[in-house]
Amino acid sequence: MKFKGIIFDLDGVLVHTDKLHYRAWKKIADARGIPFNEEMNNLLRGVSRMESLEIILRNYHGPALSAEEKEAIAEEKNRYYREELETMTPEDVTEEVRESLTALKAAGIKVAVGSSSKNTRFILKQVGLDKIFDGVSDGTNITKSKPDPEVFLKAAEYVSLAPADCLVVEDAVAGIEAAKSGGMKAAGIGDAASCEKTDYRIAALADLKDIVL
Ligand code: B16
Ligand code: MG
Repeated sequence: MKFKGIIFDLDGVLVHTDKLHYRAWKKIADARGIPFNEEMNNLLRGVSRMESLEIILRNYHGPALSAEEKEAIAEEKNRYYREELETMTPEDVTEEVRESLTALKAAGIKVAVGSSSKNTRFILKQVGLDKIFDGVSDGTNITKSKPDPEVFLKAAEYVSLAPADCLVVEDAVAGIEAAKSGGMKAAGIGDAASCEKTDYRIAALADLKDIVL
C-alpha cells in the first residue's frame, strides 16, 4: 500500500457546495454593486469565509468598512449559504463518491476530511456522510486556513498517521499548496488537476484506488 490514509477536501471534491457558496456571495455582491461572477468565485475555493470576503471587496469602491461591518457581511453570507445547505440531501453525493469511500475503507485505508469550512459537520450530516470518516478536521479546529497546512496536519493527527503516509485530494490550488507544505502528496481534481505542484491528476475519486493500493 502506497498510502495509509486519504484526506479529502469537502467543497469541490466530496460535494458541490461551490455553486451554493457562489449564489450566497452573489447576493452579497449584487446588493452592494460589486462585480462578481463564477470566474471570480473560483478564487475563493478552499479560502476561509473572511478571506473570501476580502477578495470580493477588492472590487468594492464604496466607503471604508469597519471590522464589525465586515463580520456582519460574512454572517449575512453564511445565513444565505445555510439556507441553501438546508436543501441538501444524500442525493447530493454521487454513487461514485460513496462507493469509492466504501471501497477504500474496506481495503484498510483510513479516510478523513480536511476542509476550511465551518459548516463541514452540518454538510456531512445533510448528505449522509457523517458516519463514514475516521477523522474530520475543518474550519472550526484551525487558526490558519489553506494554503497553510494546519487543516491537513490536524486531519492526519486525528487518524493517527504521519503526514507522509497521507494523500490529500483537492480541487483548489491553495489546498494542493497546503498539502505539499505539510509534507503530504496531493491528488488534484477539477481546477487543481492542472496545478503544477499536483503529484497525481485524477478525473474521479474512483481513480484513487490505483494510486493508493
Ligand atoms: P464556510 P473546502 C471551503 O471549503 C470553500 O471552498 C470556500 O469557498 C469557503 O469559503 C470555505 O470552505 C469556508 O466555508 O463559510 O462554510 O466556513 O474546499 O476547504 O472544503
Ligand atoms: Mg475545495
